[in-house]
Amino acid sequence: MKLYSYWRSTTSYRVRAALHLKGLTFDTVLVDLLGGAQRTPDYAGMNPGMGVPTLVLDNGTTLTQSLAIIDYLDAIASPRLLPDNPLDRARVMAAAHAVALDIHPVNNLRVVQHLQAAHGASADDAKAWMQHWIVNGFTAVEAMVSNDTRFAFGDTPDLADICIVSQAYNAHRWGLDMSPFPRLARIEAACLDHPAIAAAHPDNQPDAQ
Ligand SMILES: N[C@@H](CCC(=O)N[C@@H](CS)C(=O)NCC(=O)O)C(=O)O
Repeated sequence: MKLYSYWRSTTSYRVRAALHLKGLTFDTVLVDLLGGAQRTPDYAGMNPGMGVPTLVLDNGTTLTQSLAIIDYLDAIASPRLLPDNPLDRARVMAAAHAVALDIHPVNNLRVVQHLQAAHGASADDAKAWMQHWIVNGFTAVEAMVSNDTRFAFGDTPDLADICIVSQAYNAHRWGLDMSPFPRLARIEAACLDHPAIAAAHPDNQPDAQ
């Protein structure tokens, strides 16, 4: 398998974590987001959303959208990142979606670049925007996760955990104070203590700067 990835991308981080947790081997193809590599015709032909990650299977099949890729990986390899029990599954997905569908889209690189290019946002404005939406989303996620387990909902990592740890990395990048989110800080620490998730961390990628 080949994973098209960018070191700081939280969506790439999610899929890297899922691949490592499942012990699946893959080659990394670097996509330089700041250089606009995601918008080249070749890349856009593979991934019409013009974002990372893209996973190309050994038979050439191309998968896009991090949550869909993880859903596929969950169907083919253990350990499972989503519970079988329908109610437990809905809870894990709700926390994962609160990160992936509520926080990430409004804080994507293209959104900040548009705020700056079309609306004159300064670097300080961009930082305030990012922090605002992370705090908004994290306030919800903090109330959704368990207070008495190692990870978000149990003693092993699930989809919610890998969404939370990747968004927490992004929160640090934007200078966010995590003290109002003790559960999320606990989950992040537990994730970073897990060798498979640590291997997926941005700083451990070949394009890390
Ligand atoms: N919903 C997509 C989002 C993919 C995406 O946009 N990823 C970001 C990086 S975290 C990206 O490539 N952004 C490039 C841009 O905004 O130009 C997914 O979950 O895979």
